[in-house]
Amino acid sequence: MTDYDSVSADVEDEEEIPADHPRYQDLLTRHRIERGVEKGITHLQGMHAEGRGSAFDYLLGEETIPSADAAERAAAAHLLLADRPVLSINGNVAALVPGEMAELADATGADLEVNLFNRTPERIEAIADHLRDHGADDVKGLEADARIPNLDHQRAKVDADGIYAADVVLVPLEDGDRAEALDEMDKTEIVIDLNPLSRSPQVADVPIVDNIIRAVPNMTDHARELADADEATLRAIIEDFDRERALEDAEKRIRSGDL
Ligand code: PTJ
Repeated sequence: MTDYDSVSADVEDEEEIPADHPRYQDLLTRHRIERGVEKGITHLQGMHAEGRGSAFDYLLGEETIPSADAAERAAAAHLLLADRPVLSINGNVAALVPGEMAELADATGADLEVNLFNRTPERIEAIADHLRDHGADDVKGLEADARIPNLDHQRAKVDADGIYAADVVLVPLEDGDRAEALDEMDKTEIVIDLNPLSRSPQVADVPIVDNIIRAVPNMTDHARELADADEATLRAIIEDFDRERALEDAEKRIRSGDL
C-alpha cells in the first residue's frame, strides 16, 4: 500500500510523485511552480495564481469538461488557420508546460513569445533558456521593440514581429487588461484560465476553462488530428464553437459542485 501522506511534502524530483496518487495533478503542478520559483522563472506571485487555479480546478472535478474540449478543438483550428499565430508565455506557463508549449508551437506553426507582468531581463532570459531546453527552436519577447496601445504596464512590451503583428494569440494564465487591449487590436484571442469569471476569458474569442496541464496537450492532439483538414472543415469547427455556452457550462459546473 502506498503511503500517500509521505509524498505530499517536498519531493526532489517530480518522478517521485506516484502517478496513481489521488491528488497527482495538483501535486505535480505545485512541484513545478516551486521549482520554477527556485530557478528564477516563476514570480513569487505565481504561487498565489496557482493556488487560485487549483481551487477552481478542484470544483471542476480536475477534468477537461466537454465544453473545454470543444474550446480546445476550436483553438487548434484557429491556430492552424492563422497567418501569424503566437503563444504567449509567462512565468507560470514556462514552469508548468514548457515542452508541451514547444510541441503545440510545432504542431500549429506558431511562435513562442515571453511576455511578463513582472518583467526583468533576468527572468526573460531564464524563461527563454528554459523553453529552449525543452525543445523550443526560436523564442521571441527579448527584443520588445513594440508596444500594445492603451496598456501602461510591462505586459505592453512585445516584439514587433511577434505578438504585435500576430493575428491569433494564445494568452494563458493571466487575469488582466492585456486581453482587453489585444481585443481592441482586433486579434483573435484564445485564453486558458480556470476561472471563467476572470477578465481574460470574458473577452476571449475562445475561452478555455481547463487546467493548462491538460489543455495544452489536448490542443496539440487536436491540431495533429486536424493537420490535413481543409479550410472549410476548420472554419466549421470555429463556427460551431459557442463561447458564451462554454463560459456558462464551466461556471455552472463550478457552482453546482457536482463532482
Ligand atoms: O510571470 P509573470 O510575471 O507574467 O506573472 C504571472 C502571474 C500568473 C503571477 C500573473 O499573470 C498573475 O498574477 O496572474 P493572476 O491575476 O493571478 O491570474 C492567473 C489566472 O490563471 C487566475 O485566474 C487563475 O485562476 C488561473 N490559473 C492559475 N493556474 C492555472 C490557471 N488556469 C489554468 N491552469 C492553471 N494551472
